[in-house]
Amino acid sequence: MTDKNELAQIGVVGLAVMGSNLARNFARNGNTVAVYNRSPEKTHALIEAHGEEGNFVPSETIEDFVASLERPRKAIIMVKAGKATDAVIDQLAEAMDDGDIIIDGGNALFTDTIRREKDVAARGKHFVGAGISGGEEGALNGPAIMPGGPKESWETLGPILESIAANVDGTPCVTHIGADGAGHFVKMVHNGIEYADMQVIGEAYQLLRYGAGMEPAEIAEVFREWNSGDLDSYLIEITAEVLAQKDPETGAPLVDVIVDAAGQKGTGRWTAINGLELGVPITGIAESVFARALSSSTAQRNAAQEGQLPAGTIKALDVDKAEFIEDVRRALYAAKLIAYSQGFDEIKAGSEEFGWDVDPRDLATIWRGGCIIRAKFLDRIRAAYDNNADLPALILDPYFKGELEDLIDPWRRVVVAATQLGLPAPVFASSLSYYDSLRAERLPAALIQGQRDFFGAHTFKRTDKPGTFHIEWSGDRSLTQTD
Ligand code: NBP
Repeated sequence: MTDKNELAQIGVVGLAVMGSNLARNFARNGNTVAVYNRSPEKTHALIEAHGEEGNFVPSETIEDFVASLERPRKAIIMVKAGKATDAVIDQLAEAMDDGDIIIDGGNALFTDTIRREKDVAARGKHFVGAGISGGEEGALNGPAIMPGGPKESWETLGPILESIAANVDGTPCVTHIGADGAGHFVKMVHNGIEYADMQVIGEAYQLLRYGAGMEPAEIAEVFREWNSGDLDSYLIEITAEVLAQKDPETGAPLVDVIVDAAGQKGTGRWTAINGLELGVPITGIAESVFARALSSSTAQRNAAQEGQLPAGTIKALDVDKAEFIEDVRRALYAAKLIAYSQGFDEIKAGSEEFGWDVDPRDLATIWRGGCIIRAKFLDRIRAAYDNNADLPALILDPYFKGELEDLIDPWRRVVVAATQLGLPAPVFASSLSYYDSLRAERLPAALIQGQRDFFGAHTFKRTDKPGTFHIEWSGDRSLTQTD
């Protein structure tokens, strides 16, 4: 139904797949929604196909769109992230009044959101950068929403966002995350965790397929079974679906027909870059971004496959298949746990750096539904932070420590098996190194400090007394205290 004279509670600018689904979600949940797209064809198409789903107020100019909103006006931008977002913010800020709220629901880089919030605030309006997860399906049926921006905007926006968000056990998967860029920051890390989660699932598949010699349909059944235990999650569920799918044209397993070069749109890369900038070892996330890049390095891979690189001695699996499958399940669980632990570390570091006061329990709560990384074990993560809000690392929570007791040996066996089979398992292996690094009493960092002092007089600290020291490497090798 459309009514030009009715004022809308919320507006959506940008009616490609995400924007139109979000607008439909608002309308289906009883909100009157103003809709506008730069090219009017998309607006017409939405109204034509779905106008009966609720109350839509379509406009063909941004001025009409703004005029169709009740005050304080609330408009969500769902356009291509980057310059398009800046252009639309400018148009909205021009047409809106003081106190109106501009929401960017795209995948913006959080530093852009911080900048935009300042600019928009200087023009008297509110700006909310909101991470929205769940893809097309989530936008339509209930996404997880991570809004940042001023707390007072949340007071106005909260109820309307709660009306469209996913809902788990009566709790909507949306809450105010923190000031300015906090929402887009946590959405970025969410996507980084998603990259790692997908990669560890991929590594498990690779080992079962080319290590244990199983067919995709058989592996699909394994994933289906895993989905009823600790690994119960959306990504495991869809993995079983993808592996069971046959190519409609050839009848071959679809996974064998798909080119093995993984794409990316940038949020995983941003998470890795930010981890490097903050000095947080998000090794699982970074390795999964590199793994996608490597998969797309076609020329190098082709050259290497043509026999230019020696494989060394490849040792076939010498364990029982059922035992190996269970070991792989446990290795997958362990590596996934590390990825989440590292992601929460990055959020903690970002929150401290930018003064956001992000509560990790909120994230464990709202990520339980709607979003791509929704998983049963988020309840455990929530419980871990409920027990101790200042956990030094998620894996140090007593429950997860207990789980790791059961996971560590299978995890080691799987990394050894992958090495002997000559199969890549970058996140399984690097996560294990990360884990062993955390546990190690002494790290080779002492040697590195010695090297740095040798070539650059970078000095070092001693284990036995305070102060900063240097060895006269090119002289008599005496010790001097520099402060
Ligand atoms: P796209 O990212 O494909 O963007 C297309 C939309 O941007 C169209 O409405 C287009 O209008 C509009 N647009 C462009 Br391009 N330049 C514009 C400009 N200068 N002024 C005004 N409008 C402009 O759409 P999407 O896939 O629906 O994603 C929307 C946002 O949601 C993105 O930021 C995306 O990263 C994010 N997101 C997407 C997903 C997903 O699963 N796809 C998931 C989560 C978040 P036109 O019709 O006139 O060209």
